[in-house]
Amino acid sequence: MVGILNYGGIDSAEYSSYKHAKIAVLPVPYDGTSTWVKGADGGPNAILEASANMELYDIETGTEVFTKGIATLKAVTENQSPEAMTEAVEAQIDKILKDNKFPVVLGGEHSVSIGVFRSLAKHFNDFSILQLDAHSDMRDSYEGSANNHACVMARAKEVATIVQVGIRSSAAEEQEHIDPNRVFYSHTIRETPNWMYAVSEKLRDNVYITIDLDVFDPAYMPSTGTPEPDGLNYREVINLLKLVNERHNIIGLDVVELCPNEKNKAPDFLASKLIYQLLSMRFNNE
Ligand SMILES: [Mn+2]
Repeated sequence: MVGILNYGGIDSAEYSSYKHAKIAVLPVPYDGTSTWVKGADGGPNAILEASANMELYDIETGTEVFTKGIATLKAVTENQSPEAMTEAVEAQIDKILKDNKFPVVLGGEHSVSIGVFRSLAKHFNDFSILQLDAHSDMRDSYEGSANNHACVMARAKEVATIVQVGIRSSAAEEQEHIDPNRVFYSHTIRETPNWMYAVSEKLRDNVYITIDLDVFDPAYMPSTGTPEPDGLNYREVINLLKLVNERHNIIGLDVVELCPNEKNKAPDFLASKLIYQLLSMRFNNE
């Protein structure tokens, strides 16, 4: 492995220095509040490593988005508490947004998104948060912290309109917090023609995307801490993101909860390619 691992394995300063980059990748290898399988702290490095083995030409757009500049920042390693980690992430995203760059956060567990939401709320008057996830994550607090991974979307709802897609696991106590008009359950979407347009109809112009990799079916994405059956496939997720990108202004994204498995690198590759394909769409014609 080379010294500094840049997303995409880009080694030229022209395409990876922060100054010239349109895209800033922030690794946050935090795994402090996971409840079952630990290991999401290895997620960012696994994504970066896989990305270094990916073709940097995107077939669907016919582009090489790395030429827009993708800077990979030093990881946020604050892990004293969920609150301290959240503040550290918020400060980094503040800087990225102030510098007019597009943030891409690599988790770590899902609580890493909370600091991003807070920062976005200072920079955008009006935006939506689109969550792709198996879990509703709407508990108001969990295990003594409001910044637990189980509370991510409760925090999102405080600063933005939210839309939840792929949900298939939720607790009774969460139901009073869930707006059924803003949830696209995994068991209903395939029976709903044009469900992707219905998702888009609920979103504002500016959209932040938070992707918990357990939104995918475990057949494609076994490397997560809390896998759930009946998930989405890769093409469904890409097509949804494509439609959202066509109809909205995507303002950033995070990809969280990769819990890498040394013996199976395919899920790591899925995560790194997902990010690259989304960036290719987002920066096509820009
Ligand atoms: Mn989840």
